Amino acid sequence: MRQSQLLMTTMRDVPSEAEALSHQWMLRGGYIRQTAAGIYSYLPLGWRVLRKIEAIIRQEMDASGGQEMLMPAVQPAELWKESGRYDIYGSELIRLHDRHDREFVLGPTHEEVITSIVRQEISSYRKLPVNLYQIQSKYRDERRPRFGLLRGREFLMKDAYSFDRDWEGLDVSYRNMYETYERIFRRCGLTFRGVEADAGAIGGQGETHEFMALADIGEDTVVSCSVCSYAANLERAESKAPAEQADRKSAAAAGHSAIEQILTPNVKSIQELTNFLQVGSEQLIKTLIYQVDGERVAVLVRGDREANEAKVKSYLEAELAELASAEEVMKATGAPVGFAGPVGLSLKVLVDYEVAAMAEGITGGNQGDLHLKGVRPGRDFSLEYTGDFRNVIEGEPCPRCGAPLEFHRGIELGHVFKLGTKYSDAMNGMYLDSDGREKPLIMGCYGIGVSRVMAAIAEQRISDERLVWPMSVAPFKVHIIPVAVKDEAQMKLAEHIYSELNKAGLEPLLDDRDERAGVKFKDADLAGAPLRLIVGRGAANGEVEWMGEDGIKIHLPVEEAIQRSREEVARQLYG
Ligand code: 9G3
Repeated sequence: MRQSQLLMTTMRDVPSEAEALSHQWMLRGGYIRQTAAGIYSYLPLGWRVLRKIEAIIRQEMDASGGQEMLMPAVQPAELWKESGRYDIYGSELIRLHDRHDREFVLGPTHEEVITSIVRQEISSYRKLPVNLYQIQSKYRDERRPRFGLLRGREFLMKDAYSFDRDWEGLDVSYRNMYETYERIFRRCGLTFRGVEADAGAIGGQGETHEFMALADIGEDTVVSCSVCSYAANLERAESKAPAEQADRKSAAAAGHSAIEQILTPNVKSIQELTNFLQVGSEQLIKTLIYQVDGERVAVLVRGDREANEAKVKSYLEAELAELASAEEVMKATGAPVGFAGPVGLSLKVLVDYEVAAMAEGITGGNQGDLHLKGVRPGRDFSLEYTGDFRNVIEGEPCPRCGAPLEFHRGIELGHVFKLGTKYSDAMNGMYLDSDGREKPLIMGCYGIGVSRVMAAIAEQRISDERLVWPMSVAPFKVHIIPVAVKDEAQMKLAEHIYSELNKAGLEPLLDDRDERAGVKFKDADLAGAPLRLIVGRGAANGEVEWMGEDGIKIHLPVEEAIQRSREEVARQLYG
């Protein structure tokens, strides 16, 4: 490609709205342009990278037995009503009407559609197992899209769905996909790890893992053990078996001291309360009101802990859980936010193990400006729903080996789930087994955020003002830069190299623009080609400068530089 023809408008200054490094570089390098908040157009440079990531995904998915297909982005609401998810999702699910006023959604995922297809196409066990996948745009109306492609509202996803006769079959399909994902992310040059994830809405139906790219910008927290191989998303991570942790003091100490009312005028937060009462936050019982699949529940965790929404959701096997709004809190407790408590509450109360183990605690009085002291778990509120509802703390003992747990930031690249019969039950996805009986299809689903992978690779590959793409996804493998395009010897040599590298299939980018050298090198740092051939004064005697990933320039005769480029590409692509 000749750079004078490439639509690659670069920017020197960093766009202020871009906080993430990859977002800044994608804008500055002319890879993407924002069309609306969280919605991007891929310019030719960005599209070349995306297509290469897709190619790696397709090769590995096909090699693993997956069959590519394509489903529509516009999905009839009826299918979402069949699965029961239409009324559960709020404003994140984009809904629309067609000209006949029929209801549709813009697909955030495709479990409903794929199940409606497979229940028609497959009726016999002979056609199982099958793994169908697509690479398609997804729509999720995020409240706060940010970090460019890392959290968009329209994004590219590879989503695969496996269908098996039984759970043993699903285990095989799941492991096959897990290993395929490892091959895909390795070929994309990413530093990643698989972690146990929150089973979420699927609840107890089966295990689930996420693949995390380690990066400081990552919104996810990876909890890993400093000694053994335990690793989990914070949403799921536990310390040593939480039940053991909370020794059962409360049962013994159900003493007689009555609850004491304390006037706490406008004292709302944990911080304010500990200051006002001069007590440690571990004496407090934090009461949070959640909206879980439309039902309001109260969750109690100790004042010095954070509640874990994902654990609440999976404990209740719900599809969605989010903190209730201020008015919902008022409706549920009769008090503004900050004064909620479990005593006398008519909601289901989920009690974290540590709260159940407290002899007594201080908590909201479900009345403005009122808190209660001497509240005894078990005596003053039920311990019927006790469980692990809090985030682990860094340094707590690993649930496997007891060594201290470490926290790392991660970008979720992919997520694999054992769905089981969640959708086949809801949508009558049955097949006829060899014994002539109708049975539900056992499903798995497997997603990769393709556009997010591109941003994650950039996050991991930008260092000291240079982006170097891995050879496998680089938009161009070799950047040929003649310093002075008006110098005949330089251009002649550059054109020769360009034609040789094209013949070798190395997709060179020839910077044939009449620009100052400084501009050319700055733009080359944005284009991120792993190899760079600089044609300067040495052209007169057939010499060029060769630069690899390490940024070190060496002078080589032109034929040697061409040969070295071919060898380096082959080494990086084929090992
Ligand atoms: C929705 C909306 C957002 C969503 C979902 C549904 C996430 C939803 C989970 C999945 C599960 C897997 C197949 C590929 C891998 C992930 N966000 N999820 O179901 F309506 Cl608005 O998408 N799906």
